[in-house]
Amino acid sequence: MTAIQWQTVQTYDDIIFQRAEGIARISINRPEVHNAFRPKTTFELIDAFSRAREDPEVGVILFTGEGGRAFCSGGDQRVRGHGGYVGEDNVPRLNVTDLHKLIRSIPKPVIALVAGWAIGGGHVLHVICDLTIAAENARFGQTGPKVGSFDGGFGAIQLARNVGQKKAREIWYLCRQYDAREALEMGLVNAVVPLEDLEAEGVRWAKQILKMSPIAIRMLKSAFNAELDGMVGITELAHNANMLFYMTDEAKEGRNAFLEKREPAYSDFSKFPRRP
Ligand code: S0N
Repeated sequence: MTAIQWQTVQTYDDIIFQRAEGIARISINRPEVHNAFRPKTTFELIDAFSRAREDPEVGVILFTGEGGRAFCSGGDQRVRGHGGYVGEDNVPRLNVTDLHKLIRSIPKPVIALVAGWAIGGGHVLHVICDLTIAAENARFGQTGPKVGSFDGGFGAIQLARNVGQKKAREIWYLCRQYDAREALEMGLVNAVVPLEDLEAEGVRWAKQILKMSPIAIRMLKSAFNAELDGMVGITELAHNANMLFYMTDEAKEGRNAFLEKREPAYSDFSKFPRRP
């Protein structure tokens, strides 16, 4: 298999955003701090994920970190201020919440490729992704209670869905670190591969997904989320049903009747069956 030829889509300071063969590759590029994120990193990630979402050529997104020693080490503790992480505008914020929601709802599978550390808020990022492939050098864990932080959102709730309540509580309460083999055993990751094979394996999984029906994959992601995401999850599933309904002649009859200013009762739905 020839190596994939990534093309840069957009240039950023803290991340790399590339695309090739229907796959987007978004990578945190701050290896000097194990790919910790500052507000700027998160804003750039939100921008890249949004572009990948809107790009009809992209069917799968690979999310990774540069350097081979870390996926992400969470929030950059050097800029943690009073009430959030402080950016160039001097405002403390937790804009990572918006990134979580975006990865969660983007109607395309997001695969985390984890080499080295996935820790703290960096661990949460891989938990939110649809799938995780780990390199043999990967190490996983939460640090919140050690460093005065916690994530009671997806970082706790989705984690418990992935590995079970007891294990999730252990991960958070004890702040231990787990190697790739332990992560696989507890269902925290989908596969473990040698470091040098990580990206190729991610591309292989992505290409397999790309052969599938995009709408089937979209509906499945939305259904997996809906069970957990309450009204927001049901709304996404319902709006996906809208998308499908808009593709029918029945829905188009309603639009046509309005545009044609038909009177007196606009639409004629009589020819459409009332299915059992
Ligand atoms: C990852 C660790 C264990 C690696 O240890 P190792 O291999 O000994 O390397 P170090 O020498 O420690 O690290 C190399 C250089 O990288 C710097 N660095 C590492 N992590 C960070 C970081 N998070 N912030 C800033 N710098 C970092 C080191 O300082 C070192 O630099 P130099 O060489 O200059 O000294 C180890 O590094 C470690 O434990 N790191 C910290 C992990 C951590 O506690 N992360 C923060 C946890 N909290 C969050 O992420 C909160 C996130 C958040 O914003 C949030 C808030 C509310 C709700 C949700 C979230 C969410 O994101 O989920």
